[in-house]
Amino acid sequence: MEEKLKELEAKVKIAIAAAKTLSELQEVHNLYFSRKGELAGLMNELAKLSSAERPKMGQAINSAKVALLTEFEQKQSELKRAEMESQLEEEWVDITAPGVDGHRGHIHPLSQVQQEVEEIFSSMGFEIKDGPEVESEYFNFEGLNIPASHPARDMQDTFFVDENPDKDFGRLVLRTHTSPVQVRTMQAEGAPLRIIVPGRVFRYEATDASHDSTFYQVEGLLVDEDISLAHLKGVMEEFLTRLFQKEVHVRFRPGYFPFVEPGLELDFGCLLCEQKGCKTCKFTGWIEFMGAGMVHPFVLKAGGINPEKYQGWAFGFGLTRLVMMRHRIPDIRLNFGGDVRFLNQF
Ligand code: FA5
Repeated sequence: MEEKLKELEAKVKIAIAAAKTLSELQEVHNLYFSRKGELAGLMNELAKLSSAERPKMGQAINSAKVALLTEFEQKQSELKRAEMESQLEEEWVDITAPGVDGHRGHIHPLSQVQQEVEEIFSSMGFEIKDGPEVESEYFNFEGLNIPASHPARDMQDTFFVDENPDKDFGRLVLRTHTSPVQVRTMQAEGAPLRIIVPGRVFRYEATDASHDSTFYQVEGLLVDEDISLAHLKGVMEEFLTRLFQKEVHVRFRPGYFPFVEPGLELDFGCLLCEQKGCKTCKFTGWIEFMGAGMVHPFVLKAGGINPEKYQGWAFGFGLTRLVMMRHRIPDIRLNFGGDVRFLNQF
């Protein structure tokens, strides 16, 4: 039996040394150390021995088992450490390595300019207003003194949303300009008023490099006592000078819009050639910028304001065209074409 124990000891030692993984080592445990394992089997054989030999042999088996278990445990902790190390190696992340450059979006060039426009007018005491893009014929046309016979009411210019006219407000249209917010704000707030209205407008027209069917305008409206066009000139010169960070001059030309009287077109001095004349200003020294004029008494009345007491002026310029001027964008359709290669330039 002693012989058998020695053989078993040698076998277990070899098996422990040969185990390469924790699960292989577990098999060694099952085979030799478990209740049905070979060491337990040898213990069972003690019964065959005489009572004089039994305790000696029992002790020998026990101490062999203790020594083997120590070896087993040593091997077990070695394998555990090795497995943990290889797992760590697999999961290792170099936190000092440069990161992968995630793509960050940025504000659209139109919104950038809109924010600047809002900041400048806010600092001059103007409030920023908003209005619905789906508008009634009344606010888009009638309230602004644009009669049904006016060419702007033509199907050629306007997207009509439905054909069932409301008896007071007419049909629904996609607003063709930001001017309807004039009457809406007058009705809601009365005089005095100092507002700008940046917003999206829609026209049923064939597009080309300078005309889109969806574009942005900024409306301006100032109503108070003793207001004249001199105030408009001062405000616009200040606004454009701050926007372009260069001294800008403006001039008025007569213009016609049914909702202003007198009506005018405002040009500003070409900044590229310092008014000497170049291709951009068509050799005139002036850039056409916006429509404006003194608010028509009819419009003040539609807004519930007494034209005997209050006057005001209004203007409307193309924000999309302003962005094109600022960045020298040659075609208006690039702005909302959704091409990120174009947008990433700004
Ligand atoms: C108007 O829309 C008037 N409501 C402006 C106004 C307001 C006049 C208050 C008087 C008092 P107009 O149709 O000219 O006016 O358009 C104003 C600006 O919008 C133009 O100067 C131009 O810059 C821009 N614009 C007009 N049509 C287009 C278009 N299809 N695409 C891009 N911009 C356009």
